Amino acid sequence: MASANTIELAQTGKRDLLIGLEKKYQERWAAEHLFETNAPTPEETEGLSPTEVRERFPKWFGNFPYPYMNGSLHLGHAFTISKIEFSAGFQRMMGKRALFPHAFHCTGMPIKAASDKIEREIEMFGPNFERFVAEEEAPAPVASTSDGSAKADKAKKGKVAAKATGLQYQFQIMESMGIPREEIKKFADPSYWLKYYPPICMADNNSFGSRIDWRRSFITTDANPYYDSFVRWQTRKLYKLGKIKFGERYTIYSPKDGQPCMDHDRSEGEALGPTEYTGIKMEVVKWSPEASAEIEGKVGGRKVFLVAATLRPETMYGQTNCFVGTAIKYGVYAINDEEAFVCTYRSARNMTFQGITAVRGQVQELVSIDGAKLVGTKIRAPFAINPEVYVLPMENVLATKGTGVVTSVPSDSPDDFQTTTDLRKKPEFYKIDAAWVAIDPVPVISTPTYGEMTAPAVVKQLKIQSQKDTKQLAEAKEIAYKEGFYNGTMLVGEFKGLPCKKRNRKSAHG
Ligand code: A2H
Repeated sequence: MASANTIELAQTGKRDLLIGLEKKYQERWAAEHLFETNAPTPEETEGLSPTEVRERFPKWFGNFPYPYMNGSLHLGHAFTISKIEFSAGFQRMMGKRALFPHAFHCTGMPIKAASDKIEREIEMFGPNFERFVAEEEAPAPVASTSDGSAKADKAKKGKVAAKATGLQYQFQIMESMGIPREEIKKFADPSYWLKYYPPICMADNNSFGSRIDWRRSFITTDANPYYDSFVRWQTRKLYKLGKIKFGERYTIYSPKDGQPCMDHDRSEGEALGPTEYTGIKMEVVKWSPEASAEIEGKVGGRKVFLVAATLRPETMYGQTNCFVGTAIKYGVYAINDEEAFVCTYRSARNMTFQGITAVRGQVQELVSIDGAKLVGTKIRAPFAINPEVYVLPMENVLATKGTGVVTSVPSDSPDDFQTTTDLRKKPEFYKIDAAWVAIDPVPVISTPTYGEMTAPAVVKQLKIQSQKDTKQLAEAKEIAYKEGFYNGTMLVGEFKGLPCKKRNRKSAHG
């Protein structure tokens, strides 16, 4: 690969001589088909038992899982190939028929994802990207993932840091690999990658000196009908043997491509997995006046629920209210003819792929509404000891996590405790009625270190003053979560007296 940073070397005579020798003999190997390894002929083996054939014609076979053809081979490939390559050479010298085949992997999403990007960039900048204007300070690559959870952010940072090329667009990445600008448009067709990279892979391997029998190479995908038939045969066979079952499970899914998108199939967001939340359906008892004006009469007689996402369903006895972000856009989404959910669009869309809605993948928005207008709505919190609670504002609600609706359990969640404390102190400032935040924290779990009010105790210990102390709150959340989850005992409800751990295990598939 040409690079602007290549150092100009002087006095390379010795090196050039060695390379010259290397190339001379590599050419001779190719001309003599030295690494094309055949089975012994019927004449050679006539009258011999299989054991005698193996003794007289000893063999050796080494294989390298076919590399993916979305680029040239890199040093990691060379490292792995070297092991087979050195063994193949050694075994040849031992007089064995050493076979080293090598194929090309093209199945899966990375090629498709990259060619889709080229297609989009051609739409944006023209067939030769001529409308692209390089900015002096190239903006940092923005990674958007379908899952904006905290885990997503962490994974994103790691990957961006590791792969920081400073190049924002796929066409720039292709250009950095030495592909001329005017050639790049061809890569908008995924099948072009299948033609482009295998010869480069072969040339690099030959120049590396790999003793490969290229007659045995092939390409995956249905571009190769033989390989395709083999995979079909294999899959049918396994299916008949009962080794493959059809069913559904939670996975990262691409609605655009209509299929699951595994780690290595992603152009970004590797290392992300699904997070399983429990959705808490909180039925609307009485809308706030603002929400009533926008929503009433538009839901087709459906029961409407605010749906909160929680990781701690065992704490639901202690719900005292529910939170929304005042700057977040929510919608009322029809789930079926009887029910509608209030949540963010992205969570509604997500749920349509989870078998909850009438039509898979179809979002039916009845009304869209600002979070601020939901504040003051009276709802019914399931399992809560005080079931009639109000919707209140919280500053730290993320639009990209869960459903954007958070049920509040101030006894066990430091965020919830601190936010209700702030609201109680300054109801006018938050434009709420003090009566909406009147329910005191309810003891639901006892922990050995903090007693029956884990969250308030941790908040006090860390001297947290307001919901703006986000760093300390994150630490408090961690402490309270671990303490409650691993050492807590249920004080109320069906699981009274049991450790929370046990209760969680039971609910894991519930
Ligand atoms: B948990 P993770 Cl008692 N924005 O539920 C901010 N926070 C959100 C959210 C959003 N859009 N959606 C959900 N959450 C909260 C109960 C609870 C929770 C208790 C104790 C700890 C706790 C009652 N609130 O979470 O980032 C919800 O609050 C501590 C981990 O996906 C949800 O569970 O790991 C939790 O954050 C999800 O956090």
